[in-house]
Amino acid sequence: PIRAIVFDVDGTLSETEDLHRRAFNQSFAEHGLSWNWDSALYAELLAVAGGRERIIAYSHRMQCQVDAAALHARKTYLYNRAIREGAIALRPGVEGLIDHARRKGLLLAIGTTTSRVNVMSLLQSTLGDEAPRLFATIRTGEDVKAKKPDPEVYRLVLSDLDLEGSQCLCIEDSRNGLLAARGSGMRTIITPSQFSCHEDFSGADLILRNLAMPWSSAEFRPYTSLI
Ligand code: XBP
Ligand code: MG
Repeated sequence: PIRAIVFDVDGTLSETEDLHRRAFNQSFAEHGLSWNWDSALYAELLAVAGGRERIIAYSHRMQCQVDAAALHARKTYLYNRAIREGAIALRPGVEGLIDHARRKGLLLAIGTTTSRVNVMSLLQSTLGDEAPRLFATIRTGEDVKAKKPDPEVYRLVLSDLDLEGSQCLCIEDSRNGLLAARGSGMRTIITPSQFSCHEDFSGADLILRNLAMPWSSAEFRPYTSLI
């Protein structure tokens, strides 16, 4: 039986990637760079997990030396400011699944590539100041050496929970996330997001448009049997 639900953040809890994209572009402009990542280019660049790593990969492609740490720090500041102003809502069904999991006594956890400050801002602005306490553990890109698709972040989550992958269900939106989740032995539901819907999700246990379904109703037993 499933003992915990482990959530990714970007693209899964919320459609955050377009806000990340705009924050990158604003940081580039403020630093006098003429780079502009449009949606099509950003979808391609998301293959590199991690914002700082994405900037470095793009600087190699453009053969242009930049201060990736400074560009990324400013991007994080701008992104957080927008999140705290309420720029982003949860995806449909996320809150319902969290409520359902709590009623069933399941643990909740988070494993993400982004930074802790970004996760905290998103949780607090969407679910309230106490929201981080709903999660037994929150592991981020700052806690690992290798970001997704490496399973390191999810292995850390499992070790914090003291559970095996087979006892957890992961909710992800991307191929990189799916590979990380499967690599740690978790069953995985994919809810494709705006920027990941073209990706290959073979290996997923289930692909759903979003999480908006009555998790407790008999009609959905084939799906809910996972939890
Ligand atoms: C999301 C990412 C992140 C975000 C930006 O991956 O790859 O890099 O795009 O956040 P996932 P940062 O949803 O698979 O965890 O700039 O803070 O990295
Ligand atoms: Mg994601």
